[in-house]
Formats: sequence, structure tokens, C-alpha cells
Amino acid sequence: MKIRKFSFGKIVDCNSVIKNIKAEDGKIPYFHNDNSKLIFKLEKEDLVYGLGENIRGINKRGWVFESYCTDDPNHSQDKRSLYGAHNFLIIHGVDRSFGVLIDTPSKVKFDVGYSKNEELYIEVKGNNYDLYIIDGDNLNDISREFRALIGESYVPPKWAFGYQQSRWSYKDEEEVRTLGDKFREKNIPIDSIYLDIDYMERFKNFTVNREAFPNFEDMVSDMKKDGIRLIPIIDAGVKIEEGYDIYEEGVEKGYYCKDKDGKPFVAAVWPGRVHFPDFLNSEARLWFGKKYKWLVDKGIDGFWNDMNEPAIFYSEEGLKKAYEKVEESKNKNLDIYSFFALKDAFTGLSNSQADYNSFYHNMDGNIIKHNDVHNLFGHNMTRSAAEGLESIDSNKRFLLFSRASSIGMHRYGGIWTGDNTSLWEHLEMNVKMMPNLNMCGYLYTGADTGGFGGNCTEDLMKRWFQFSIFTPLFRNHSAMGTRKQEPFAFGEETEGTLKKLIEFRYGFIPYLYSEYMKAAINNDLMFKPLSFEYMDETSRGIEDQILLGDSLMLAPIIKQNAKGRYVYLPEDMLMAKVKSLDEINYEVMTKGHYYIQADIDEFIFFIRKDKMLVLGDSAKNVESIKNEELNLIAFLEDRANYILYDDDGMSKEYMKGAYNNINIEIKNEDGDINVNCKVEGQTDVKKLNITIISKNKDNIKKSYEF
Ligand code: MIG
Repeated sequence: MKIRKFSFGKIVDCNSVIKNIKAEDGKIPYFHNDNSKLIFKLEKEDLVYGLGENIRGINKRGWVFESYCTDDPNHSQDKRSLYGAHNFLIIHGVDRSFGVLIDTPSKVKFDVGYSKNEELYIEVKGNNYDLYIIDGDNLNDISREFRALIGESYVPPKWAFGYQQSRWSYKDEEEVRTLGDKFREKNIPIDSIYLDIDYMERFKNFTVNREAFPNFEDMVSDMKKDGIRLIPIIDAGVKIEEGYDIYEEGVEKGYYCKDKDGKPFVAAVWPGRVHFPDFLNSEARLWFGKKYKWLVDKGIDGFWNDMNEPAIFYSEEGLKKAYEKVEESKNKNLDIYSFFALKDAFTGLSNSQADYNSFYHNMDGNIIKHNDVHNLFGHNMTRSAAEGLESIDSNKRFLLFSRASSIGMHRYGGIWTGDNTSLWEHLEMNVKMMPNLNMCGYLYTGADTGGFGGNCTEDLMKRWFQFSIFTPLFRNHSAMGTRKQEPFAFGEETEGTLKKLIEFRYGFIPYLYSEYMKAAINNDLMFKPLSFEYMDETSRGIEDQILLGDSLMLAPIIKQNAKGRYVYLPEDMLMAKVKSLDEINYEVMTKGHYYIQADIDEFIFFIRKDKMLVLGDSAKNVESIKNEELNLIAFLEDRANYILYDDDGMSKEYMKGAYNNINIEIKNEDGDINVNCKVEGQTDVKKLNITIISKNKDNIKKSYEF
């Protein structure tokens, strides 16, 4: 048995796993347990992976984390929680490795060698959880088993792999249209532009501010004709306003979370006072989900769900107490304690435990205090959207991603990694987070490129682009009041570089999409730590180089003013040094340690031994990419194999096998190079231009026609 389950208490089904595994009695393997506390003795060499969206390294050792969906824009290393609650770990020892899922809706503490260096200590608040232990032959196997347990990852439409431009906010129709035109005039590829909260009428979900967007529908359709989709934001709070149909309907039907007296709970967020739809109630969830139709009918194909931790600026109760504190403090000589108590009465208003303890869900008849199921809220908001969209068009892939999440939400949508800042550390965090997000099922994910808060510099923007061109969600987003960071916001020279990087991204989509889809279908990782493929000690310790898909190793430059970087090659590899899609220099490198130069307008990545990369052309958007001719670069020693996946990119027919695979095999048989391609299904590809690069040999060019 690869997966074993043990149950403790348990109040609700978290919707995280899709397999029904019988809980065992008896001793838990690996752990010493004492009710809600699990203790595992760490060996010096053990690595601990997982915890999805989180601060610090790929290896989580040396810090304490708390799974508790939190709206905190300061993603600094001293924090314990971000927006997601991803309670999955892989412990990777020298002679034994295993996975652990703590399936619970409440707060979990993961002390990964923080209190005691050699101890992993897990504590579940409330002591209600299912513990799953996942064994496997190796790390890939463990990860795959776990992913099979939690179900297949969400698949977005193919256009969602294009470049996406966002800002809080492009505030009116003219600004949005002008922005789109600018990309087209400058021939910078783009697939979508985001609409942040100001497109709504006074921040009400499923409304449009008609003063700013008088011809919303025309704008959506004109821009879509030009290959640019508009992606509106949806927030978790529903504004309390007489005459607003959604507010009124929800109250009438009893679909909002309730306070202790059974009245709809009042919180305050952007629009001022709001109610929270009870996403944990199946009727309320479907009700809200179906509201997305209002925008779908206006031509909208994608959404981002925000503030669904849920974020609470303040509650009536909290504000009342703060005012009382003011009254009490008036005319007093405030000393260090009383002054800070006064200040904290306000700074502590947001996202307070008191508020999370003061409202209730009706989980299909079961009344539960919010804080006991806190981590399921964002998950179920996005599930609501996915179920609603499914009811609107069951065969269409919509773009959908969320800020808050927990294990299992990856079946409904992706996530973005929230309000980061324009800091080099946050680029580094973006790199390190990718493998752990993938392990927890989140494949469609990426960070706010360039940083959300703070002011981005030109060099950070370039380096960040050089990494984000590899992440499925490639979105440039920034906050109100910060320096503008569209590709043309910095001046011509930077614009030229960013444009080339976006063009590279479009050329990279055949490989990226192929790897994404195979990872989704086979429950594999797209981004992996080196240790998943290389067993040597050095590889186990590397955190700033990661594998992408079957063929590549990335080594992004993430330090300011760096003219290059150190790279470790666990085996011979083919380095690609890129200036643009048409200017890539390949060089075979022997295994070992290097310092590689790559100035600010260049980046590097590596093709692994006996592996290949497929590149296409750039285009103005994904749907206009013609993949009739593709370039294939192979680093060949003996024999290389690659499966190039493709499908219609818009429907769910791939689930029924409607996709095409080109099975490419290149063999070196005593100096004779043989290329073989087998096509499954119908491919648009007519020709492969193949470059075969081997150590100490001249490059060989071949073409293969279908
Ligand atoms: O922080 O809607 O993370 O992407 O631009 C304010 C405004 C609320 C938080 C999201 C951010 C978005 C912003 N929202």
C-alpha cells in the first residue's frame, strides 16, 4: 500500500482528496504522535519539501510555518503564512523518503527544525484531521501518488499561456483600449489585459461602472477580435447596498455567512460593508458561481478571484472597540504601553482572530464557526466559480485563478502568488516557490512579474521577465501609486529587451504547453528541484536552479548588478544563451561548476543530456501562432526521446483523448543519426527543423516532414 490514512476527530470533508481510502488503526509510520502533535526525527541530510505557497526556500528546513490563509502583503522571511494553506510535505532522506498530507480545515503549525534543529513537529489546531502517509519508490513517484490522491490539475485555455498585462487599475475604457492599441502598434505580443476593482460600480461584483465603461460589451468584443481578452476581478465580499440585486437575493435566500445571532455577518472590505457568501454551503456556492454568467454573456472568458482568505479590513465590532479605546485614551498621558495599545486597536483591526471567530457557515446543515474551517473559504469561492462556469458551458476552458487556496482547489483553478513587492528577494522567492506549488497540485501559477507593491527598476524588470517567460501564468501586475511597469513604461532600450523576452515566450509556448499538459494529465511536476532527477549531494542542496519539464534546467539570474552567475551542472548539458528568439547561442558544457557571464540583456538555460527543446515562432497572440514549422534542438549522446503534446487549446475534449502527440526519437547509431516521428492524432505541424548538437562533434541539421 502506497498511501495510508489515519483519522483523528474530523469535522468536515475538506474536498482535498478524490480517493476514498479506509483509515487504519494502529501505529502511524515514521511519526511519533501524541494526539494533535506529530513528531518526526530529522536526520542531518533530510530535506523537507512542500508547503506550496510559502516564504523561504524550496527546502523548508529551519523555519516554522503556519497553514492559515492570510492577506499579508509583506512577504518577508519572518512571516509564517501567505495566502494558501498547502499542508503537504515530502521528507527526502538519504535512504527513505515519504510524503505527508495533513487534511484539515484549520490552522496547522509546521515547525520544520525551528524549535529543535533535528525535529519536524506538526501541530493541528483542534485536533481534527486525516493524516495521509505516501510512500513511493522515489521522489517523482511519491509526488505522483500524492497528485493522484488529490486529483487532476486545472487546465486553462491555451491563450492563458500568452503574455498578460495588469495594473490596479486601468480605470476606464479609453485607458484599456489605448493600452491594447499600444501593444499592437509596437508589435509586442499580448493575450490579455486585466480589469481590477475599478471596472465595477462602487466595487460591486457583477456590475460595471457605466460612467467609466459606457460601452463595456463593445470594448470586450472589439478587443477580443484583436486577440486581447479582458479579465475582470471578482471579490469575496458582496456589497451591502439597497437595491443591489445580488445583495438582496443573498439575504433573502440566507446565502451569507451568519453572525452568532443568525443575521448575515457584516465585514468591511473595499466597498465598505459587505456580506460573505457562504461558499461552504453547496446551494449558496452554486448561486454565486452562476452569477459569473453575467460577465460571460458580455464576452468574458476568464476571471481572477481576490480577497478570499477572506480579507477583512475591519468589522463593526472591532471598530467599535477601537473607538472605545480612543475615548478611553483621550486627554491621558500615554506611556509606552498605553500608546501602543491605542495604536494596536487600529492596526490590529484587519484580519483579526476575533472576527474570524465571530461568524458561521452552514455546511449543508452543519453550523460551523468560520475559524474552524478558515482555510476552505478561498478554495470554495474558486470552486463556486468553476462549478458556475461549468454549468454555463461545460466543455469550455475558462481562465480562472485565485488568491487564497488550500489543497484540492488546484482542480478548479490556478493561483497567483499575491501581493509581492518589487524586490530582488521576491524574484528569488518566485523561483523557489514554483516546485513546491507544483507538488501541491498548482500548475497554473506565477507571481506578479515586476512586483505588485513598491517601485520596480529596469534591471529587476528584465531579470524578472527572464524568469516569468518560463512560468505558465506570465502576468505583469502592479499596485496603485507605484511606478508604472508596462513593457514600454521605462524607455526605449528596456522596451526593446522586454519585447524580445515576450517574443521568446511565444516561441517557447510549444514546449511550455506540452510540458504543462503532460504534467496535468500524468500528475507530474513541471518545476522540480534538481534532487528529483540527480542523486548527488550537490544537487540536493541547490535551490536557485530548477528543472522545467522533461528537458530543461533553468538558472535564472536573480541578483542586482550581477553580470552572470554560478551554475552547477550535475551532468553534461547544452547551454542556451539567449538574446532573443532568433539569437540563441548553444554550447556543450561538461558536468561541473561554472561561473557563466550573462549581461542584463541575456539569459541562460540548459538542455539536459539526451533531451530536446522545441521552439516555434512568436506571434501577436497565442491563437495566431502558426506551428507548421518548428525548430527542434537536441543535445544528443545516444538516444533522445520527446513527446510533443498539443490539442485544440480551448475545449475539455483532451480529457477524452482528443489531443495529438508527436513522439520524436533521435538515435545515434555509431555516428548515423536517425530521426523518427510517430504522430498520434492530427497534428498541424508540417515540418521539424532539427539541430543535433553533440559533444566534440559538428552540429547536424536535418529536417523532418510530416
Ligand atoms: O490589496 O483589487 O492581491 O492584485 O490589485 C487590495 C486591488 C486588493 C489585492 C490583490 C491585488 C489587487 C488589489 N487587491
